Amino acid sequence: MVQIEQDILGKNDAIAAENRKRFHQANQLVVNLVSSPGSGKTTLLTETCRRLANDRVVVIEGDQETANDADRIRETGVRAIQVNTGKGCHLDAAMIGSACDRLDLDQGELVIIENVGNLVCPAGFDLGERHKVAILSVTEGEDKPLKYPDMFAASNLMLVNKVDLLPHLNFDVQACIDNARKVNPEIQVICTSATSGEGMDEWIDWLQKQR
Ligand SMILES: Nc1nc2c(ncn2[C@@H]2O[C@H](COP(=O)(O)OP(=O)(O)O)[C@@H](O)[C@H]2O)c(=O)[nH]1
Ligand SMILES: [Mg+2]
Repeated sequence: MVQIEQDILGKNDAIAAENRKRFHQANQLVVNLVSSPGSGKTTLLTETCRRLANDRVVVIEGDQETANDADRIRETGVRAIQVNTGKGCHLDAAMIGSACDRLDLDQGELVIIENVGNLVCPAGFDLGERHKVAILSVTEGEDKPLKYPDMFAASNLMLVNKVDLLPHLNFDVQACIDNARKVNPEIQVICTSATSGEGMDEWIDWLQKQR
């Protein structure tokens, strides 16, 4: 088991390194959104695309089945490609390499990847991205960074999402941030709501600064 896991991750890491080199040479910023299903990744992304539509943004959508999310992104006018993983629980570096070939990228694009909704497997797979961004919605409970530490340890930024719902919940934002910093003292945090617009400017600023 250990040998097989090492072989799979070793092969993935080699392809991820090729992707990273290629993104660096083409001056592309690649961001990998990771979260559980339903935390609001696609909604946040459609709002992000509306704000950055004319700014060389492309999206790679990962789901086990359906092209629904890529269709939602395309409605904003942004180019998107859907990768279906079938039985797979995460995107891997080879899938991202071939999605980028199909997108026929040029130079300087912001490539946003929406990974398969899952707080476990995507943490272990480097895609060649610059940053993983973990999205945790306030309906999921503030203990999730402690229960799924690998995901928060691997991420540079946590978006605490759906904050418009806070008045209806017993979610302690500060406790959630403290939990995330227990597993990753360096993690940055932005509170967002794609529906009310709260925190969206800060999120867009963060993206632009990384570029
Ligand atoms: N109240 C609220 N609901 C949201 C927000 N973002 C997404 N949703 C809802 O959460 C559900 C899942 O959203 P979706 O973007 O598909 O999540 P994904 O599975 O992470 O891509 C949908 O019903 C959205 O309308 C938000 O900021 N606030
Ligand atoms: Mg989605």
